[in-house]
Amino acid sequence: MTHPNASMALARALIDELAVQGVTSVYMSPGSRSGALAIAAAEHPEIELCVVLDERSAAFHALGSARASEGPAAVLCTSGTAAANLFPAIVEADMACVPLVAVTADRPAELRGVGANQTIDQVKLYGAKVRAFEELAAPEPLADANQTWRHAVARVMSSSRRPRPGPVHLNVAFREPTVPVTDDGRTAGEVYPYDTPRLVTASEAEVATGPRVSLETAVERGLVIAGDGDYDRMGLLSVASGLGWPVLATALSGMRGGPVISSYGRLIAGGVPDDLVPATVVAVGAIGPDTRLEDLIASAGDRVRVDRWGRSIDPRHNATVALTGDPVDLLASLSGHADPAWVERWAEADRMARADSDELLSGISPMTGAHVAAALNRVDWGALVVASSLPVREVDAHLTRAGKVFANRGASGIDGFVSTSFGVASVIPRTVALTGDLSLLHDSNGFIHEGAFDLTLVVVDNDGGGLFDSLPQAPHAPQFDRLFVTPPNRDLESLARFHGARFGTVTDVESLVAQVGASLDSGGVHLLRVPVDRRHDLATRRQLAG
Ligand SMILES: Cc1ncc(C[n+]2csc(CCOP(=O)(O)OP(=O)(O)O)c2C)c(N)n1
Repeated sequence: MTHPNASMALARALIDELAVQGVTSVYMSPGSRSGALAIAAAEHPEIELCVVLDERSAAFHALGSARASEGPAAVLCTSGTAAANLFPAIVEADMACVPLVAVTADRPAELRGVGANQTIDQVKLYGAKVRAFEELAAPEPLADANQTWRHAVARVMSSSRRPRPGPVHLNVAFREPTVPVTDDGRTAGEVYPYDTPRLVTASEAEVATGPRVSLETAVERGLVIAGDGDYDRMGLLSVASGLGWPVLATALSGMRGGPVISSYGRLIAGGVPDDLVPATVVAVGAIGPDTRLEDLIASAGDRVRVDRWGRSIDPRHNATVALTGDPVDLLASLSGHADPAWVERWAEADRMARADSDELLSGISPMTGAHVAAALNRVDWGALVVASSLPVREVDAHLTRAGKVFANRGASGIDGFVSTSFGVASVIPRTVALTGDLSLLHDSNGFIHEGAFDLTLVVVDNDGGGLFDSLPQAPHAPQFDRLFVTPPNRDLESLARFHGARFGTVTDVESLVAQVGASLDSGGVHLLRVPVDRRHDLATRRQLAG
């Protein structure tokens, strides 16, 4: 099989090699230079292509999809500022170890640096934020380059998997024509006379495994903090239970429910109670957002940090040991001296703190962000996507059921939230997204994409960034509302209508549980607004914090 021109040959080989390397979802934004890539992706039988208007949103869609599918996802775009717009999602993918594949179309060498339209220097555009960069030169019509192209794609894809998963960048130059004809009316090209078959050795069947780690000590009064990271949840619970160590599970670990401790925020608000001070803490992955967990770690004699991918997570610089490897292996290498009283003390303290918190919450009205997070315990969601700012904190404080919980907390941006949620929803049925009003509005372009994904967005509408009220400097900042809170003063119903989403305003917990459940049952895109008073919300947070 030949190809109508060299651009299509390169694009088809590249997209097919992405499929060989495990990419099944490709997100793209419209552009001329990327035309061959778009066409190749659209015609590929193993690729699901989704068109998203805004490149920044497209990259976050891909990020959400990659997170939810636990595999790579690609985003492709045209040259110029389009490519620059992928950067926020790449930053997040870097810090959260997500295999996001950025494919940017570029001008050929002769059009670079000479003032050609929509041309910027895209070589290593994302710097050290990507695990690997490959440049593919504009193809020559009479050179058989299939193997070269496929090897370049295979190399970057390999770097997206190990030694540490993360984003990669393919910058690909095209000469016109970039559509499947030899003459597109603007430029004439030559037929590309070669086939672009798959290479026999291209696929790497690899299982990602971290290095084995061990401490080889015997520890009483040990404790595990399960954070966001790559490890076997059930394995962790079972090894910790064998050691006689309690597991404190952050909401983002997805391990809430069952025997885990979740009310740690309230429990250690006034300092770690004497009878709960651990000898050793093993903190697994990223343990935010509750900084009181850092107080708990600081109270221990041995402070171990372990992350499968070697992320350095030690904000107070107090780790006594920092390890790269499988957390379950690490715990399995320890020999504990199970003291049932130790686990029971933690469990009892947790039960009491949770009961206190629930009782307080039930007596508080009108509704706050805390009520919203707690209400989600009663909804049968398949995935919960949580925005940075207060939602991730409220969910950490009040979520008591297990399930897949996603948040872009690698870099904690409020950008790309709507898009990330749609990306997750494209993979996992019954996805609920919990957000503040600013995070929603920041990414309202994320609604503009193809595909009918079901998503229920619950918006805690406190008219601005309520998180800033919690900052110690809040009372001292001049023009606080204008410069920090930035009330958007926008009608979210109009936004929902504009994007064809169904809309509802909810002011009590029972209605919220019913409406979120009903929206998931009916499918489609729903935006449920929960109006919340900022000052009342702040007072409630303070009260519940203990
Ligand atoms: C891209 C980006 N810009 C700015 C910030 C700083 N920031 C952190 S929280 C926040 C306010 C978020 O408001 P909202 O989404 O309404 O949530 P709330 O604070 O009310 O929970 C801002 C602007 C950020 N984290 N990311």
